[in-house]
Amino acid sequence: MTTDAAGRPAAGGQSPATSSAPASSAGSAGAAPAGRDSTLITVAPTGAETDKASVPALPVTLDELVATAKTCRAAGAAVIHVHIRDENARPTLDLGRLTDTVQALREGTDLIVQLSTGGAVTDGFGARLAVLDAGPDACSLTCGTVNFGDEVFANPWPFIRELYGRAKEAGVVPEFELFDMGHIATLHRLLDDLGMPYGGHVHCDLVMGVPGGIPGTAAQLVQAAAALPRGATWSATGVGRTSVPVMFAALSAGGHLRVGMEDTISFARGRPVTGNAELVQRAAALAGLAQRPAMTPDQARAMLGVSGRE
Ligand code: KMH
Ligand code: ZN
Repeated sequence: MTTDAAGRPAAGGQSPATSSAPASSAGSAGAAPAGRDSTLITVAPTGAETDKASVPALPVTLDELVATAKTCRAAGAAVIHVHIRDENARPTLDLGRLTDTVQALREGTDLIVQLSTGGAVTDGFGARLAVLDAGPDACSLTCGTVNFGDEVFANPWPFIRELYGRAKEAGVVPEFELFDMGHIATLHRLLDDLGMPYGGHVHCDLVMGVPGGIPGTAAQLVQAAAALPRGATWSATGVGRTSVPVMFAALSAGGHLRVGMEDTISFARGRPVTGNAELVQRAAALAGLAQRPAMTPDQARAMLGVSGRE
């Protein structure tokens, strides 16, 4: 594994400058990291854990999801991280529904469509791999198993490797979901083993504050960000009450933001979220105050190595 001047390991043991990265992607030797002047905001509007019956504002139908996507785009989101529900509002990985969802989001918005391959903790590996067949721009790819409240979110090494290889073949850009410090070691192992992802750029999301994962504190965020592969860009997600402190910490440390009702259903203590757009609006306002305003989907495509729309 090669290292940079600060001793941080380079992605996949190779300099991003010598990877197949498009000229617009981050990490060229000597260049400022992409996105330093602007902020990528990802919205995760639904997730697989929250019950529609207890949180009526949660978007679960295709119409609700597309409407949410539009308002979140207007508020500053560039990427949508998608979980879908069935006719009973229960989480599903039904391929037909996923394919229709990708198409509808593309027709209704210019957001980068990132499908979850994490699904729900009850989903099997085969169905999670098949998510790629729905033809998204991007997918989530969790780099290890983690306790997830009272459950276990299982991501064994052979599954990670298989999903990564298939995403590369399918031309889908992965976002590496890192719930714990050990997941960062696995990301290095993956890049060393199989090389750079499709798009030639490594983008990670630090998912913080899950009971069982890395705590959502500024100190942990700085430590995790420092351990990422050289040239990688990263977002941070603070689950539950860590949402706001993680946003401040991420903006201070040069990171990007993921917000949404997948991760938090309280806007403030005792005040439920009324919709995803207000979470995106708040993230965009903070990014503006940090002098790094929200980037557009096209700017995000250039940073992440996601192909443009025909
Ligand atoms: N629902 C969690 C078990 C992902 O989308 O890739 C997994 C999750 C991660 O949400
Ligand atoms: Zn998710």
